[in-house]
Amino acid sequence: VADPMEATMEPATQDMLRRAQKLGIDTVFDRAVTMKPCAIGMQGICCKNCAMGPCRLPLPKGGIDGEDTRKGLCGATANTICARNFVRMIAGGAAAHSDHGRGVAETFLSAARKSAKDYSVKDPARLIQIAPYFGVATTVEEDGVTKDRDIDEIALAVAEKAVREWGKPELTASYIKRAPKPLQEKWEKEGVVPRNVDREIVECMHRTLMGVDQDYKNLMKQGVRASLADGWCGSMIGTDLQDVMFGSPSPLQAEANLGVMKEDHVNLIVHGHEPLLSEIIIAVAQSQEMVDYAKSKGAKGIQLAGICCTANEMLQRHGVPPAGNFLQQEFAIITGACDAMVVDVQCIMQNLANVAKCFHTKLITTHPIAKIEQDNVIHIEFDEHYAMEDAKRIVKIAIDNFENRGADVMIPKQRSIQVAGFGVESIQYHLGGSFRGSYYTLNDNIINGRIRGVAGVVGCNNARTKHNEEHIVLIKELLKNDVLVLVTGCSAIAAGVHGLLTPESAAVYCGPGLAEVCETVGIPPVLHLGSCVDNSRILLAATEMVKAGGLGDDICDLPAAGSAPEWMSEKAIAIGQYFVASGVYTVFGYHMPLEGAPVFKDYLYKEMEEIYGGKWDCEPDPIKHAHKMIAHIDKKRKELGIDK
Ligand code: NFS
Repeated sequence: VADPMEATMEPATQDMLRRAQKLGIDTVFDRAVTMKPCAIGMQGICCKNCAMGPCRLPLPKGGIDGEDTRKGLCGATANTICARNFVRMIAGGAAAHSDHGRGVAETFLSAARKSAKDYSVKDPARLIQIAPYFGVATTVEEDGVTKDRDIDEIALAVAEKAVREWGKPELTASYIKRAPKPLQEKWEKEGVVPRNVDREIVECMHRTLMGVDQDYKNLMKQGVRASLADGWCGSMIGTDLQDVMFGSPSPLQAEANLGVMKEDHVNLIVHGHEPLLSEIIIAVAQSQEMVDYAKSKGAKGIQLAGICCTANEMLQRHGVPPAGNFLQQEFAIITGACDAMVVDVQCIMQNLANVAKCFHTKLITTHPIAKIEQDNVIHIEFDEHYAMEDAKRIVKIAIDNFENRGADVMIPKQRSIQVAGFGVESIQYHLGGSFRGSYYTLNDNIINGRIRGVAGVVGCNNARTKHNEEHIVLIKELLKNDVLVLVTGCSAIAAGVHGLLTPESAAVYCGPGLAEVCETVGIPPVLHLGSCVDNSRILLAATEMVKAGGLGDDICDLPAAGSAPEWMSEKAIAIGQYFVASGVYTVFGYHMPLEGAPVFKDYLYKEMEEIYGGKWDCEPDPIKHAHKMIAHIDKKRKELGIDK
């Protein structure tokens, strides 16, 4: 079994792992000890794209001396195989984010047509802001007078255009024009401007098939194109329409960690990704009817909490606390106090069903594309047209199950305070000042050197690394060196759990310049920007920095860098690639599946920078990882002539 002190740096998780081991329940941490990954797969050089294989092309011991003659049955080289695998990871990740975005767009269309009565436009200003990108007018001419167009009309027009973005025949994704002009020109020159999400993902699958594209550079063009379709289209439209329907986040205070669960409350954990489900669950669970019902069953109330990106969605708009990130999901049930866990799509471990069997917990799947085979799992299909009714059924199951709770309950006491809910506009407001209406003050503080640069730290946990440690050590090192940090996904949850998302943490962890800025404006030095689809907020924040002036003409000129220190999902590769192709130096932790194809690896780690201004890198040690990012930031400062 796993050593709790080695498995995670987080005390509540250590306690819960000890408890699981005492109860004889195996978790992801124990399985990481007993199951070793395949060495060839780790290096990215196993091709299983046809039935003549799998062809394995290990590097000869001592490396390649002279010409690399390794090939699969068809003759595919290590570069081709590694690039195919990498492009398929991008396709998988882009598909996940973008299918989420599609679901949001379809629900928004139903809402605009008034056939999904539980969804509406909560943020009309946001709708008006994005309408022009879809070519939708926001004003009308009447008798020579310009008037505001009816918001329902705008919603319908935007919704109809938005759903078409996934498969439209016109040849350019609409949102591409939101990127800085020089970047758009680079993409055009390279032939990687995405057409539409579905087409780019289909083409990835086609080109990586046996006997199609056999040139790693050409394969990566499609990888880049699909990743841009994700970041600048599928994910970005998803984030925008979620903001339109559920409200754009603004900073709020909340708690974090497994200790947010309450012994005397019904504990309902919502896990997965799509706020279409969680928004309605919140509305139902907070209704007087359900609170009274919970009281009638002997509970003091209903405690909602999130896991993974659903946690970030519920946190940023409602202050509902995250119970934990990816590697804590099993432990929410192992508390013995989880009356129901409801899941939708992505990052849901199948082992939840086995863990739930050891307790009274009801595990409920809700999405037609994500079921779990075990017979103790309940499936309640969530239909946007009957959202409230479906959510009521789910919340009632949790309440009715409260009385079945066993005596053996252990909720860790650890919970921390955090400020979350930042977005492109709130950064502008807090750091830019409303009268300027731009990112000028942020840029100014970068130019005068108080803030050295900006880092985006995002992504998952990985049971092959110490839970949360790479995130936290890395972020603290960046803060110490006056780098402002933007976080999303499970990294954001880690930052919240470890107390980095408070204004007070500026004085504790930051260098003098960054501390001064954060203390003056009263913000945390680590800004929570939401879920993984909300990485699109980071792209737009970077674009705003370019627009505000003084820091070059393109995203690649900014003193900025990206990181996913504990990545595990293919979604992280898609995100990494769209950051790289948008001009960001992006460092991943743990390892990258590229070691077996050194030429292809060099292409991603070096040559790509000449094309897009950004490149990949990998560094498992979090301190060295931070200093690679800082060195890049310093290089950009020098190029801008602001290094004094
Ligand atoms: Ni992102 Fe969110 Fe977490 Fe990784 Fe999974 S929850 S979409 S993939 S594990 S950060």
